[in-house]
Amino acid sequence: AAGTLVEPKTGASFPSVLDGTRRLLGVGVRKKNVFGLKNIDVYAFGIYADDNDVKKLSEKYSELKENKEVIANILDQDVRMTVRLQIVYGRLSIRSVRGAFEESVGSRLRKFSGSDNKELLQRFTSVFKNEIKLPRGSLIDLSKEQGFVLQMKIDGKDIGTIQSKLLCQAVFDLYIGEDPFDKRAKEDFELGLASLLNC
Ligand code: DAO
Ligand code: DAO
Ligand code: DAO
Repeated sequence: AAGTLVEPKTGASFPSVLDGTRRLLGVGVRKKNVFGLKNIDVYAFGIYADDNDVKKLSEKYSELKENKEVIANILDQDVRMTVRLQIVYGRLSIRSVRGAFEESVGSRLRKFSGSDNKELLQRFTSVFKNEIKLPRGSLIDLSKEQGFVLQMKIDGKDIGTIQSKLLCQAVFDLYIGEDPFDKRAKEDFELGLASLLNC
């Protein structure tokens, strides 16, 4: 349909624009290897960045820096972004979500701060109540709002917010950092960002 983009491997579709000004720049798949046996597609995701914030960024840096440098440091910038996750694997337990989260986000918290941040991480996973169900098709929005406020919604419902630049960097690094879940998604994101910076 017009105004959506389909992630080809999973068939998950993503609106091209979220919240009026957030533009879809890349889509990809988060896989997980189970017991060293097989890879399962856990969720498809779409990465969005706010048009206006990116344009402001290009004005701020136009004389000083190359686009390349701005893109390389995008995780440091106060640019509103969203990663939308669309669950593909129909049998996710909250236990495995907590475990995967502590592993993936935990490794990035170490990377950016040099410490375990156990307390921050546990405060965070404590929001993942056992009652939460994530059937196939569930939508999780992880949004970085102005001032490095991370907000999480499940199927449009607010689950919690937390103000932490470190946590914002850790979460978005999974998708657009050095060792992303899906390289192609990161490349598309960077290409999209470059074209927004140029216009
Ligand atoms: O439940 O048997 C299992 C294996 C599932 C692996 C789960 C990986 C979870 C990835 C994080 C999902 C975040 C929404
Ligand atoms: O894929 O390893 C990963 C990290 C996913 C980060 C998002 C986690 C949000 C989990 C919400 C669970 C609610 C019970
Ligand atoms: O600051 O003490 C506090 C409240 C902690 C609540 C944590 C909520 C975290 C939910 C945001 C998830 C974004 C991925």
